[in-house]
Amino acid sequence: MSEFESVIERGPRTRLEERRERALLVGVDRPGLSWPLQATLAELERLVDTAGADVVAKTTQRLDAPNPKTFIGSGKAEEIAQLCKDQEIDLVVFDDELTPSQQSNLEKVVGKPVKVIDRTALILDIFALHASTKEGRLQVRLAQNQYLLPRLRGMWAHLASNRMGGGVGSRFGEGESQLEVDRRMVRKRITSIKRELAHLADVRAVQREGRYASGMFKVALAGYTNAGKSSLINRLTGSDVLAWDKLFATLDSTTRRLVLPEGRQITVTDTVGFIQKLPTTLVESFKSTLDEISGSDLILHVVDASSEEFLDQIDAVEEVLGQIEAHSIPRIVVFNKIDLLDRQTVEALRARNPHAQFVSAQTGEGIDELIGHLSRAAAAADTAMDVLIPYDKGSLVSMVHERCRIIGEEHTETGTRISLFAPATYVSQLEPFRIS
Ligand SMILES: Nc1nc2c(ncn2[C@@H]2O[C@H](COP(=O)(O)OP(=O)(O)O)[C@@H](O)[C@H]2O)c(=O)[nH]1
Ligand SMILES: [Mg+2]
Repeated sequence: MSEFESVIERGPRTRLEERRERALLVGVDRPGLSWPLQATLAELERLVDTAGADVVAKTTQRLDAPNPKTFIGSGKAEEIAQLCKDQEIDLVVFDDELTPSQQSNLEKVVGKPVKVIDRTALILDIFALHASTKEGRLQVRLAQNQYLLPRLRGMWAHLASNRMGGGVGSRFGEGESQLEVDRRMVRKRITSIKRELAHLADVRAVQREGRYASGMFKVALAGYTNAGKSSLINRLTGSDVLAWDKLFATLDSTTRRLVLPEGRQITVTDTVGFIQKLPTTLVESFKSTLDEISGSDLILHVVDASSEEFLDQIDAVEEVLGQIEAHSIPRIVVFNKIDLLDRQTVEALRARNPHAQFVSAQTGEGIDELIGHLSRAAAAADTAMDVLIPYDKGSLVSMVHERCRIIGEEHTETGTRISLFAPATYVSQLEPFRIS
Protein backbone atom coordinates (compact mmCIF):
# COMPACT_ATOMS: atom_id res chain seq x y z
CA MET A 1 0.00 0.00 0.00
CA SER A 2 2.69 2.45 0.85
CA GLU A 3 6.35 3.02 1.15
CA PHE A 4 7.70 4.05 4.53
CA GLU A 5 10.73 6.12 4.98
CA SER A 6 11.81 8.12 7.98
CA VAL A 7 14.72 10.45 8.21
CA ILE A 8 15.82 11.22 11.73
CA GLU A 9 17.97 14.27 11.52
CA ARG A 10 18.78 14.94 15.12
CA GLY A 11 18.87 12.88 18.28
CA PRO A 12 16.47 13.19 21.22
CA ARG A 13 16.39 16.52 22.99
CA THR A 14 18.71 17.10 25.91
CA ARG A 15 17.49 19.07 28.89
CA LEU A 16 19.98 21.86 28.41
CA GLU A 17 18.78 22.76 24.93
CA GLU A 18 16.79 25.90 24.48
CA ARG A 19 13.10 25.14 24.34
CA ARG A 20 12.19 25.57 20.69
CA GLU A 21 9.32 23.40 19.58
CA ARG A 22 10.35 20.16 17.88
CA ALA A 23 8.68 19.50 14.57
CA LEU A 24 8.11 16.49 12.36
CA LEU A 25 7.44 17.17 8.67
CA VAL A 26 5.12 14.96 6.65
CA GLY A 27 5.13 14.98 2.87
CA VAL A 28 3.09 12.90 0.48
CA ASP A 29 4.36 12.00 -2.97
CA ARG A 30 1.43 11.88 -5.35
CA PRO A 31 1.21 11.64 -9.10
CA GLY A 32 1.07 15.05 -10.75
CA LEU A 33 2.84 17.10 -8.07
CA SER A 34 4.18 20.30 -9.56
CA TRP A 35 7.23 20.43 -7.27
CA PRO A 36 9.68 17.65 -6.45
CA LEU A 37 8.76 16.43 -2.95
CA GLN A 38 12.25 17.00 -1.51
CA ALA A 39 12.26 20.62 -2.69
CA THR A 40 8.86 21.37 -1.22
CA LEU A 41 9.87 19.72 2.08
CA ALA A 42 13.09 21.76 2.16
CA GLU A 43 10.97 24.88 1.75
CA LEU A 44 8.58 23.68 4.48
CA GLU A 45 11.59 23.27 6.76
CA ARG A 46 12.57 26.90 6.15
CA LEU A 47 8.99 27.94 6.93
CA VAL A 48 9.09 25.98 10.21
CA ASP A 49 12.42 27.60 11.08
CA THR A 50 11.02 31.06 10.31
CA ALA A 51 8.06 30.29 12.59
CA GLY A 52 10.51 29.45 15.38
CA ALA A 53 10.56 25.65 15.62
CA ASP A 54 13.22 23.02 14.81
CA VAL A 55 12.68 20.24 12.34
CA VAL A 56 13.94 17.05 13.96
CA ALA A 57 12.47 14.50 11.56
CA LYS A 58 10.85 14.18 8.16
CA THR A 59 8.73 11.40 6.83
CA THR A 60 7.17 10.82 3.44
CA GLN A 61 4.70 8.45 1.89
CA ARG A 62 3.84 7.67 -1.69
CA LEU A 63 0.09 7.60 -2.31
CA ASP A 64 -2.11 7.63 -5.39
CA ALA A 65 -4.69 9.78 -3.62
CA PRO A 66 -4.98 11.20 -0.09
CA ASN A 67 -6.87 9.15 2.49
CA PRO A 68 -10.12 11.03 3.20
CA LYS A 69 -9.93 10.30 6.94
CA THR A 70 -6.31 10.90 7.84
CA PHE A 71 -4.74 12.17 4.60
CA ILE A 72 -1.95 9.59 4.96
CA GLY A 73 -2.61 5.86 5.41
CA SER A 74 -3.63 4.60 8.85
CA GLY A 75 -0.41 2.57 9.24
CA LYS A 76 1.62 5.66 8.50
CA ALA A 77 -0.40 7.64 11.02
CA GLU A 78 0.41 5.06 13.71
CA GLU A 79 4.07 5.22 12.75
CA ILE A 80 3.99 8.99 13.16
CA ALA A 81 2.37 8.65 16.60
CA GLN A 82 5.24 6.39 17.67
CA LEU A 83 7.83 8.74 16.21
CA CYS A 84 6.28 11.62 18.18
CA LYS A 85 6.77 9.68 21.41
CA ASP A 86 10.30 8.55 20.62
CA GLN A 87 11.48 11.94 19.43
CA GLU A 88 9.50 14.14 21.85
CA ILE A 89 7.81 15.88 18.95
CA ASP A 90 5.57 18.88 19.76
CA LEU A 91 4.37 19.66 16.28
CA VAL A 92 3.51 17.60 13.19
CA VAL A 93 3.46 19.70 10.02
CA PHE A 94 1.80 18.44 6.85
CA ASP A 95 2.99 19.93 3.60
CA ASP A 96 -0.53 19.79 2.16
CA GLU A 97 -3.73 21.42 3.27
CA LEU A 98 -5.69 19.12 5.60
CA THR A 99 -9.45 19.18 5.83
CA PRO A 100 -10.73 20.09 9.31
CA SER A 101 -11.76 16.47 9.93
CA GLN A 102 -8.44 15.03 8.74
CA GLN A 103 -6.70 17.38 11.11
CA SER A 104 -8.81 16.40 14.10
CA ASN A 105 -8.57 12.68 13.27
CA LEU A 106 -4.81 12.94 13.08
CA GLU A 107 -4.66 14.77 16.40
CA LYS A 108 -6.57 11.88 17.94
CA VAL A 109 -4.06 9.36 16.55
CA VAL A 110 -0.93 11.20 17.70
CA GLY A 111 -2.54 12.09 21.02
CA LYS A 112 -2.31 15.23 23.13
CA PRO A 113 -0.39 17.48 23.49
CA VAL A 114 1.10 17.03 20.01
CA LYS A 115 -0.30 19.58 17.57
CA VAL A 116 -1.07 18.70 13.97
CA ILE A 117 -1.01 21.60 11.55
CA ASP A 118 -0.74 22.06 7.80
CA ARG A 119 1.30 24.35 5.54
CA THR A 120 -1.54 26.88 5.48
CA ALA A 121 -1.66 27.20 9.28
CA LEU A 122 2.13 27.53 9.34
CA ILE A 123 2.12 30.33 6.77
CA LEU A 124 -0.68 32.10 8.67
CA ASP A 125 1.47 31.85 11.78
CA ILE A 126 4.48 33.43 10.05
CA PHE A 127 2.32 36.18 8.62
CA ALA A 128 1.02 36.87 12.13
CA LEU A 129 4.62 37.09 13.38
CA HIS A 130 5.74 39.49 10.64
CA ALA A 131 2.73 41.76 10.09
CA SER A 132 3.78 45.20 11.21
CA THR A 133 1.15 47.67 10.04
CA LYS A 134 -2.43 47.89 11.21
CA GLU A 135 -3.69 46.82 7.80
CA GLY A 136 -1.27 43.90 7.66
CA ARG A 137 -2.32 42.68 11.10
CA LEU A 138 -6.01 42.95 10.22
CA GLN A 139 -5.47 41.06 6.96
CA VAL A 140 -3.75 38.25 8.85
CA ARG A 141 -6.47 38.14 11.51
CA LEU A 142 -9.10 37.90 8.82
CA ALA A 143 -7.34 34.96 7.18
CA GLN A 144 -6.82 33.27 10.57
CA ASN A 145 -10.47 33.56 11.52
CA GLN A 146 -11.62 32.28 8.15
CA TYR A 147 -9.29 29.33 8.56
CA LEU A 148 -10.59 28.75 12.08
CA LEU A 149 -14.32 28.85 11.37
CA PRO A 150 -14.78 25.39 9.79
CA ARG A 151 -12.36 23.91 12.30
CA LEU A 152 -14.24 25.00 15.41
CA ARG A 153 -16.25 21.78 15.63
CA GLY A 154 -13.20 19.59 16.01
CA MET A 155 -11.61 21.91 18.50
CA TRP A 156 -14.71 22.11 20.63
CA ALA A 157 -15.38 18.39 20.52
CA HIS A 158 -11.95 17.89 21.99
CA LEU A 159 -12.50 20.48 24.72
CA ALA A 160 -15.93 19.07 25.49
CA SER A 161 -14.70 15.53 25.98
CA ASN A 162 -11.73 16.70 28.06
CA ARG A 163 -13.28 19.18 30.39
CA MET A 164 -16.79 17.94 31.01
CA GLY A 165 -17.17 14.97 33.23
CA GLY A 166 -20.94 15.26 33.32
CA GLY A 167 -23.63 12.85 32.17
CA VAL A 168 -23.31 11.21 28.80
CA GLY A 169 -26.40 12.83 27.35
CA SER A 170 -25.68 16.36 28.58
CA ARG A 171 -22.18 16.65 27.14
CA PHE A 172 -23.11 16.75 23.51
CA GLY A 173 -25.90 19.23 24.03
CA GLU A 174 -23.73 21.65 25.96
CA GLY A 175 -20.88 21.25 23.56
CA GLU A 176 -23.13 21.93 20.64
CA SER A 177 -24.58 25.12 22.09
CA GLN A 178 -21.12 26.35 23.04
CA LEU A 179 -20.03 25.56 19.49
CA GLU A 180 -22.82 27.77 18.15
CA VAL A 181 -21.72 30.56 20.47
CA ASP A 182 -18.14 30.20 19.29
CA ARG A 183 -19.14 30.18 15.65
CA ARG A 184 -21.27 33.26 16.04
CA MET A 185 -18.39 34.99 17.80
CA VAL A 186 -15.93 34.16 15.02
CA ARG A 187 -18.41 35.25 12.34
CA LYS A 188 -18.95 38.53 14.17
CA ARG A 189 -15.23 39.02 14.40
CA ILE A 190 -14.84 38.35 10.66
CA THR A 191 -17.53 40.91 9.85
CA SER A 192 -15.95 43.57 12.02
CA ILE A 193 -12.43 42.95 10.66
CA LYS A 194 -13.80 43.16 7.12
CA ARG A 195 -15.46 46.47 7.94
CA GLU A 196 -12.21 47.90 9.31
CA LEU A 197 -10.30 46.62 6.30
CA ALA A 198 -12.81 48.14 3.91
CA HIS A 199 -12.21 51.48 5.59
CA LEU A 200 -8.44 51.13 5.25
CA ALA A 201 -8.87 50.01 1.63
CA ASP A 202 -10.72 53.28 0.97
CA VAL A 203 -7.85 55.24 2.45
CA ARG A 204 -5.42 53.26 0.32
CA ALA A 205 -7.56 53.81 -2.77
CA VAL A 206 -7.50 57.57 -2.18
CA GLN A 207 -3.71 57.50 -1.88
CA ARG A 208 -3.52 55.44 -5.04
CA GLU A 209 -5.88 57.82 -6.84
CA GLY A 210 -3.48 60.57 -5.88
CA ARG A 211 -0.67 58.66 -7.47
CA TYR A 212 -2.79 58.01 -10.58
CA ALA A 213 -3.73 61.63 -10.88
CA SER A 214 -0.10 62.65 -10.56
CA GLY A 215 0.38 60.77 -13.82
CA MET A 216 3.40 59.02 -12.42
CA PHE A 217 4.33 55.76 -13.99
CA LYS A 218 3.82 52.96 -11.46
CA VAL A 219 6.08 49.95 -11.21
CA ALA A 220 5.22 47.03 -8.89
CA LEU A 221 7.72 44.43 -7.73
CA ALA A 222 6.22 40.95 -7.57
CA GLY A 223 7.94 37.67 -6.98
CA TYR A 224 8.52 34.60 -4.91
CA THR A 225 9.30 35.14 -1.25
CA ASN A 226 13.04 35.74 -0.70
CA ALA A 227 13.67 36.55 -4.39
CA GLY A 228 15.12 39.92 -3.40
CA LYS A 229 12.23 42.34 -3.98
CA SER A 230 12.93 44.42 -0.90
CA SER A 231 16.67 44.45 -1.68
CA LEU A 232 15.87 45.61 -5.20
CA ILE A 233 13.60 48.49 -4.13
CA ASN A 234 16.35 49.54 -1.73
CA ARG A 235 18.95 49.42 -4.50
CA LEU A 236 16.73 51.29 -6.96
CA THR A 237 15.41 54.01 -4.68
CA GLY A 238 17.93 54.17 -1.84
CA SER A 239 15.28 53.33 0.75
CA ASP A 240 15.79 50.85 3.56
CA VAL A 241 12.98 48.34 3.51
CA LEU A 242 13.72 45.29 5.66
CA ALA A 243 15.54 42.69 3.56
CA TRP A 244 16.12 39.46 5.38
CA ASP A 245 16.94 35.87 4.54
CA LYS A 246 13.61 34.69 5.95
CA LEU A 247 10.44 33.74 4.16
CA PHE A 248 7.88 36.54 4.23
CA ALA A 249 10.06 39.07 6.03
CA THR A 250 8.01 41.91 4.54
CA LEU A 251 4.24 41.76 4.19
CA ASP A 252 3.31 45.37 3.81
CA SER A 253 3.62 47.13 0.52
CA THR A 254 5.96 50.08 0.45
CA THR A 255 5.90 52.71 -2.31
CA ARG A 256 8.97 54.80 -3.08
CA ARG A 257 9.75 57.44 -5.64
CA LEU A 258 12.44 56.78 -8.21
CA VAL A 259 13.99 59.67 -10.13
CA LEU A 260 15.09 58.44 -13.55
CA PRO A 261 18.35 59.80 -15.02
CA GLU A 262 16.38 62.12 -17.33
CA GLY A 263 14.73 63.66 -14.27
CA ARG A 264 11.38 62.01 -14.64
CA GLN A 265 9.84 60.52 -11.50
CA ILE A 266 8.14 57.15 -11.27
CA THR A 267 6.98 55.09 -8.29
CA VAL A 268 8.16 51.63 -7.29
CA THR A 269 6.13 49.46 -4.91
CA ASP A 270 7.48 46.50 -2.97
CA THR A 271 4.80 43.89 -2.27
CA VAL A 272 4.25 40.74 -0.26
CA GLY A 273 5.98 37.68 -1.70
CA PHE A 274 4.29 34.62 -3.08
CA ILE A 275 4.88 30.95 -2.38
CA GLN A 276 3.65 27.71 -3.87
CA LYS A 277 0.35 26.55 -2.36
CA LEU A 278 -0.28 30.08 -1.08
CA PRO A 279 -3.47 29.76 0.95
CA THR A 280 -6.39 31.24 -0.96
CA THR A 281 -7.71 32.82 2.25
CA LEU A 282 -4.48 34.83 2.35
CA VAL A 283 -4.78 35.93 -1.27
CA GLU A 284 -8.32 37.12 -0.53
CA SER A 285 -7.39 38.79 2.74
CA PHE A 286 -4.45 40.59 1.15
CA LYS A 287 -6.62 41.79 -1.71
CA SER A 288 -6.10 45.52 -1.05
CA THR A 289 -2.34 45.08 -0.75
CA LEU A 290 -2.27 43.01 -3.92
CA ASP A 291 -4.29 45.73 -5.68
CA GLU A 292 -1.00 47.63 -5.70
CA ILE A 293 0.14 45.07 -8.24
CA SER A 294 -3.03 44.94 -10.33
CA GLY A 295 -3.15 48.76 -10.43
CA SER A 296 0.40 49.23 -11.68
CA ASP A 297 1.59 50.14 -15.19
CA LEU A 298 4.41 47.63 -15.19
CA ILE A 299 5.25 44.57 -13.11
CA LEU A 300 8.83 43.59 -12.44
CA HIS A 301 8.71 39.88 -11.74
CA VAL A 302 11.77 39.38 -9.55
CA VAL A 303 13.26 35.88 -9.73
CA ASP A 304 15.99 34.40 -7.54
CA ALA A 305 18.20 33.07 -10.33
CA SER A 306 20.36 31.23 -7.81
CA SER A 307 17.50 29.02 -6.65
CA GLU A 308 17.32 25.51 -8.07
CA GLU A 309 13.55 25.83 -8.11
CA PHE A 310 13.34 29.14 -9.93
CA LEU A 311 11.29 27.73 -12.82
CA ASP A 312 8.68 26.29 -10.44
CA GLN A 313 8.77 29.55 -8.49
CA ILE A 314 8.05 31.52 -11.66
CA ASP A 315 5.01 29.30 -12.28
CA ALA A 316 3.77 29.77 -8.70
CA VAL A 317 4.03 33.56 -9.07
CA GLU A 318 2.31 33.57 -12.45
CA GLU A 319 -0.52 31.57 -10.92
CA VAL A 320 -1.15 34.16 -8.20
CA LEU A 321 -0.83 37.01 -10.71
CA GLY A 322 -3.59 35.25 -12.65
CA GLN A 323 -5.76 35.05 -9.50
CA ILE A 324 -5.48 38.78 -8.89
CA GLU A 325 -6.19 39.55 -12.53
CA ALA A 326 -2.87 41.12 -13.25
CA HIS A 327 -2.18 39.17 -16.43
CA SER A 328 -2.96 42.07 -18.74
CA ILE A 329 -0.28 44.31 -17.22
CA PRO A 330 3.05 44.34 -19.08
CA ARG A 331 5.77 42.63 -17.14
CA ILE A 332 9.50 42.19 -17.23
CA VAL A 333 11.22 39.21 -15.68
CA VAL A 334 14.19 40.33 -13.60
CA PHE A 335 16.67 37.60 -12.75
CA ASN A 336 18.24 38.68 -9.46
CA LYS A 337 21.24 37.39 -7.46
CA ILE A 338 23.37 36.86 -10.59
CA ASP A 339 26.42 37.49 -8.38
CA LEU A 340 25.86 33.94 -7.13
CA LEU A 341 26.05 32.43 -10.63
CA ASP A 342 29.04 31.90 -12.88
CA ARG A 343 29.32 33.81 -16.17
CA GLN A 344 28.33 30.85 -18.33
CA THR A 345 25.13 30.20 -16.43
CA VAL A 346 24.17 33.86 -16.71
CA GLU A 347 24.91 33.89 -20.45
CA ALA A 348 22.87 30.72 -20.96
CA LEU A 349 19.96 32.27 -19.05
CA ARG A 350 20.30 35.42 -21.11
CA ALA A 351 20.20 33.46 -24.37
CA ARG A 352 17.07 31.66 -23.28
CA ASN A 353 15.34 34.80 -21.95
CA PRO A 354 16.22 37.62 -24.34
CA HIS A 355 13.56 39.96 -22.91
CA ALA A 356 14.57 39.52 -19.28
CA GLN A 357 16.82 41.75 -17.18
CA PHE A 358 19.76 40.38 -15.19
CA VAL A 359 20.74 42.09 -11.97
CA SER A 360 22.29 41.75 -8.57
CA ALA A 361 20.52 43.87 -5.98
CA GLN A 362 23.52 43.14 -3.79
CA THR A 363 26.40 44.29 -6.02
CA GLY A 364 24.43 46.68 -8.22
CA GLU A 365 25.33 44.85 -11.40
CA GLY A 366 22.76 45.31 -14.18
CA ILE A 367 20.86 47.99 -12.25
CA ASP A 368 21.66 50.78 -14.75
CA GLU A 369 20.36 48.64 -17.62
CA LEU A 370 17.22 47.92 -15.62
CA ILE A 371 16.69 51.63 -14.97
CA GLY A 372 17.19 52.32 -18.70
CA HIS A 373 14.54 49.75 -19.40
CA LEU A 374 12.17 51.44 -16.92
CA SER A 375 12.76 54.78 -18.67
CA ARG A 376 11.83 53.31 -22.02
CA ALA A 377 8.79 51.52 -20.61
CA ALA A 378 7.59 54.70 -18.90
CA ALA A 379 8.03 56.63 -22.15
CA ALA A 380 6.42 54.01 -24.39
CA ALA A 381 2.86 55.18 -23.77
CA ASP A 382 3.75 58.87 -23.98
CA THR A 383 2.91 61.38 -26.67
CA ALA A 384 5.73 63.20 -28.46
CA MET A 385 5.20 67.00 -28.35
CA ASP A 386 7.05 70.23 -29.03
CA VAL A 387 5.94 72.97 -26.66
CA LEU A 388 6.80 76.60 -26.13
CA ILE A 389 6.23 77.59 -22.51
CA PRO A 390 6.26 81.33 -21.69
CA TYR A 391 8.73 82.45 -19.03
CA ASP A 392 5.95 83.41 -16.61
CA LYS A 393 4.91 79.72 -16.46
CA GLY A 394 8.04 78.54 -14.67
CA SER A 395 6.16 75.98 -12.56
CA LEU A 396 4.95 74.26 -15.70
CA VAL A 397 8.55 73.92 -16.86
CA SER A 398 9.58 72.27 -13.58
CA MET A 399 6.53 70.00 -13.69
CA VAL A 400 7.51 68.96 -17.21
CA HIS A 401 11.01 68.16 -15.98
CA GLU A 402 9.69 65.92 -13.22
CA ARG A 403 7.03 64.12 -15.15
CA CYS A 404 8.04 64.01 -18.81
CA ARG A 405 10.95 62.69 -20.80
CA ILE A 406 12.82 65.64 -22.23
CA ILE A 407 14.47 65.23 -25.62
CA GLY A 408 15.69 68.77 -26.18
CA GLU A 409 15.33 72.22 -24.65
CA GLU A 410 16.23 75.73 -25.75
CA HIS A 411 15.56 79.21 -24.43
CA THR A 412 13.99 81.46 -27.05
CA GLU A 413 12.84 85.07 -26.91
CA THR A 414 9.24 84.12 -26.12
CA GLY A 415 9.82 81.23 -23.71
CA THR A 416 11.33 77.79 -23.19
CA ARG A 417 10.99 75.54 -26.18
CA ILE A 418 10.97 71.85 -25.18
CA SER A 419 10.73 68.63 -27.18
CA LEU A 420 9.31 66.01 -24.87
CA PHE A 421 7.35 62.83 -24.38
CA ALA A 422 4.36 63.51 -22.11
CA PRO A 423 2.35 60.91 -20.17
CA ALA A 424 -1.36 60.85 -21.09
CA THR A 425 -2.41 62.89 -18.02
CA TYR A 426 -0.31 65.89 -19.08
CA VAL A 427 -1.09 66.00 -22.76
CA SER A 428 -4.20 68.18 -22.33
CA GLN A 429 -2.40 70.49 -19.90
CA LEU A 430 0.41 71.03 -22.41
CA GLU A 431 -1.85 71.24 -25.47
CA PRO A 432 -2.26 75.07 -25.31
CA PHE A 433 1.53 75.46 -25.62
CA ARG A 434 1.98 72.96 -28.39
CA ILE A 435 3.82 74.20 -31.45
CA SER A 436 3.85 71.02 -33.52
N1 LIG B 1 23.81 37.22 -3.09
C1 LIG B 1 22.71 37.98 -3.22
N2 LIG B 1 21.79 37.98 -2.25
C2 LIG B 1 20.69 38.75 -2.40
C3 LIG B 1 20.48 39.55 -3.56
N3 LIG B 1 19.30 40.19 -3.43
C4 LIG B 1 18.79 39.80 -2.24
N4 LIG B 1 19.63 38.95 -1.60
C5 LIG B 1 19.42 38.30 -0.29
O1 LIG B 1 18.28 37.48 -0.35
C6 LIG B 1 17.55 37.51 0.88
C7 LIG B 1 16.12 37.91 0.63
O2 LIG B 1 16.08 39.24 0.17
P1 LIG B 1 14.78 40.14 0.33
O3 LIG B 1 15.06 41.42 -0.38
O4 LIG B 1 14.36 40.21 1.77
O5 LIG B 1 13.73 39.26 -0.50
P2 LIG B 1 12.14 39.46 -0.67
O6 LIG B 1 11.50 38.44 0.20
O7 LIG B 1 11.87 39.17 -2.12
O8 LIG B 1 11.80 40.88 -0.30
C8 LIG B 1 18.29 38.50 1.76
O9 LIG B 1 19.13 37.76 2.64
C9 LIG B 1 19.11 39.33 0.80
O10 LIG B 1 20.27 39.83 1.37
C10 LIG B 1 21.50 39.51 -4.59
O11 LIG B 1 21.42 40.16 -5.64
N5 LIG B 1 22.57 38.70 -4.36
MG1 LIG C 1 10.54 41.56 1.12
